[in-house]
Amino acid sequence: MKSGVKAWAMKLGGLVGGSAILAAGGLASSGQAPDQSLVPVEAAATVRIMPLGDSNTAGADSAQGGYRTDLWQLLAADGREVDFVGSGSAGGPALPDKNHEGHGGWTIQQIHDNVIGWLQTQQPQVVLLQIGTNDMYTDASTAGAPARMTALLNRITSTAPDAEVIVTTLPPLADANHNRRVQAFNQLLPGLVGSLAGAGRNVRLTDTGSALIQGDLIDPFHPGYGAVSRAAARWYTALTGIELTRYEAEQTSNATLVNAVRLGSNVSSSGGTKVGKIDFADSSVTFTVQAATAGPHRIRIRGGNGMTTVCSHNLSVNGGAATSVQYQPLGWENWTMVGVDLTLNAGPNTLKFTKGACFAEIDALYLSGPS
Ligand SMILES: [Ca+2]
Ligand SMILES: [Ca+2]
Repeated sequence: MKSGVKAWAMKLGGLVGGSAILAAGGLASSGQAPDQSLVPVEAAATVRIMPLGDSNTAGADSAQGGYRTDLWQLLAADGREVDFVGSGSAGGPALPDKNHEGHGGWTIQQIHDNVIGWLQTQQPQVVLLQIGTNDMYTDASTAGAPARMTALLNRITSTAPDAEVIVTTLPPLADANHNRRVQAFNQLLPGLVGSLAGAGRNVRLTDTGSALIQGDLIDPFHPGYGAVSRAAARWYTALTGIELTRYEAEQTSNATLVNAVRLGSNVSSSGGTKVGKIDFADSSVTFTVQAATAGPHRIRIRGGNGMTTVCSHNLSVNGGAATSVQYQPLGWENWTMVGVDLTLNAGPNTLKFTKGACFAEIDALYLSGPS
């Protein structure tokens, strides 16, 4: 890590486990005071993050914004302030900051040939790089992809030596030959990135690609909005150092439903579907989550609200007094992420959601902690 990066990371006060680079502010929901023990809370400093790449960065799924949407939501649920930067703007109602540097159809070489100007203009402190998918369509174009990737990373880190560059593995492609090349490329990335880091380049690798499967693709090339929410969780961990465990609401191994409905196939949902019709006094969704040790934890609920005002669920932990979980009205199929701090016992814990004000759906729940 370059000394300049250390300086601003320390300024932000967000170092967790030696790798996190974002500070957290207060809790963004439920009107609760921030839990000082959960995250290193300091005055939030806005971090400039450039999402850089191809259509999977721009957002292929109905202009939802790709992984950027849920990444923004996860960071916001912690009270972390970020400024996505780039010359493009795209995204749906759940992505307030739509700036990005994703260029549909572009190859590693095309990004290489244009990146200096973008970096000089946008001055990112963090670069999230997902590129190479469009190099995987022929053996000839794939053959030179690692060398082009090295050249691109050298160019980025030379142009912006104080920026932290996080590179990801690639998601699958539908065609068998395309996907074979993706897998081979992904297997080369740890060595490629590790070599550059060993040479002092401010770059590291994260693996969002393995969060996705071919069944997530909505066309031969792109995973959908719900699927990339799982990739977004990997990006979040890369930025914060916080590991997340995902519990899909619709999976019977995770949650018990009473007078609520596991809805049908749904591209906006993580895991392919969601739970709705939590509409009645006796409706409930009761998750059972596992905590390795007792103490403070945080959950983030991926919730949907298609009404015109804030709606809520009441949340009871292990049968205790209920607190209100409030969801912004973004429209159905536009998912918010609501953060709630809670204290768990070691072992299994029940998180019971019941109907609150108006109507809301639950897609999934992410658990972290203790810290
Ligand atoms: Ca912005
Ligand atoms: Ca789900």
